[in-house]
Amino acid sequence: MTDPSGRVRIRSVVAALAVAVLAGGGAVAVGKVPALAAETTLRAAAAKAGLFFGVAASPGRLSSIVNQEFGQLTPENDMKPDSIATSSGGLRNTGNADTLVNYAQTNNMLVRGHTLVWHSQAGQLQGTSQATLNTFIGNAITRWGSRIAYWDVVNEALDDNNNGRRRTQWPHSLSRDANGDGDYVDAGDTDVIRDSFRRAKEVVQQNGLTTKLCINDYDVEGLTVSGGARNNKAQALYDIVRAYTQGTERLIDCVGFQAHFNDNPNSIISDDLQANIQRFADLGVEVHITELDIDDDLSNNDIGQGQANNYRKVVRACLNVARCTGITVWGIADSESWRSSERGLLFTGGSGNYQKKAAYSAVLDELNKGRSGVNPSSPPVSPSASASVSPSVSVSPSTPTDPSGCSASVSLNSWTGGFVATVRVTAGSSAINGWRITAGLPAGAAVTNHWNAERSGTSGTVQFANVGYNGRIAAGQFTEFGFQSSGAGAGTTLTCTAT
Ligand code: 9MR
Repeated sequence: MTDPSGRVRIRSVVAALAVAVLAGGGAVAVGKVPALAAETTLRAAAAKAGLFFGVAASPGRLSSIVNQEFGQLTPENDMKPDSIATSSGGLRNTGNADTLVNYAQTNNMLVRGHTLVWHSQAGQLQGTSQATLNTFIGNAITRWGSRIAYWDVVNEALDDNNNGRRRTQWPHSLSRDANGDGDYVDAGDTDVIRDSFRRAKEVVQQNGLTTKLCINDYDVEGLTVSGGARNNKAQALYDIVRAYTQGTERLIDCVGFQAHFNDNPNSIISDDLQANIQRFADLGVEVHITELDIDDDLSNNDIGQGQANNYRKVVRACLNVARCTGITVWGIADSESWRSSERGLLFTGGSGNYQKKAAYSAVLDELNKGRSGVNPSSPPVSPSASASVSPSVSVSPSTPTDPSGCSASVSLNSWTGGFVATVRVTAGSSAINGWRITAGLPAGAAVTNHWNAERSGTSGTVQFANVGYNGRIAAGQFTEFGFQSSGAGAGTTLTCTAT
């Protein structure tokens, strides 16, 4: 079909992707930048890379290392409901929390409030109503206002053992699935997560605060768990965040992956950590690693290089996703950790006298490399100093935009044996109400996971179609979906059809 100007009009575009691998310094994405001197503290190196590096602490642990090495502070226990809530949702005993917030302010550190709604350490709030929870939420948020950059509004809402369900005990017993369809988002349903975030958002807006509202959980870090099975807990968290960010209400601003990595099969550091961070980031939320510690057993009882490499991997996964904006370790030294026997932190020693471990040096080195591997489709970040890219990131050349239908392009985050593809679907000169992507995968590639799309097929020709909330795209605008695959992604072809 030819339009009046003589151009060929097609409803679909085949993008044969001559994928250009970004070599060395990532010059294609950010331009060549001169080498910069390495920073000597975690705080400074992270700041230069455009994220915070923080620590959990209590007033007794505020030695000089805290403001030297860390740019963010999470009260390890002093803002939990059992410390500060009264049974009617008021505040009590806020002295320790105040000390921590004041210290952070004096030292120009961000604060993460931890935590408002939690089944554990609920103290006098245990068993209370949503109304009382809402009162507490209002009181806690307004007490410290914008001095708290991020609040963990809801903590650990999901059940253990990779069953993909919510917890059933209070406060989750306040939720109702009226039609029994397994979710809490229908008319007639009530959801303690939604209702707590609604209240928190209302308080933030009414008071003109800059505080961002987060949901935080553990064992949600990878797309898969040990052995390669799907991480159902991560999927459940993703479904919640999607429901409360993509609809008419944008209730959730940030997601915390606690990242207490250990030898529990659901708590491992998987190769798809970055891909999981990326899919949450693609929902428009910030992602944080909030309570990082890495059990030395994960590296054969090696508190040296094995643990250091694991730390490096986690830090790199965050750096490679532009919206991964912070990493917090759950304490300073092994001896002062909640899991001291597992020696999971960055320092030995204690009581203000600390020695750096190999893991410390690895984290500092990785932070100093900056965000060199960041996905070019993500928001811009400051260019980094280093040339090291791992895993590699590649991007398709821009594809022609079909004037009437849609077009597609893909960026690939690749590692040995796998990749994550972020596919951008762009409407042509008219709005579209739905789309279908036919992907031709190279031999050896097989899809293991996908998000923001329906899928049929696994290898060879794989079809993706819009889901309910992302079918409509205004003229010239785009939406993105993603998939993870084994094998290599270079040579993938895409056909976009408006439906
Ligand atoms: O590190 C905290 C420890 O001192 C407390 O005794 C414990 C009580 O539950 O909570 C620890 O912190 C937890 C955090 O609040 C939520 N995620 C898991 C953390 C480690 O248990």
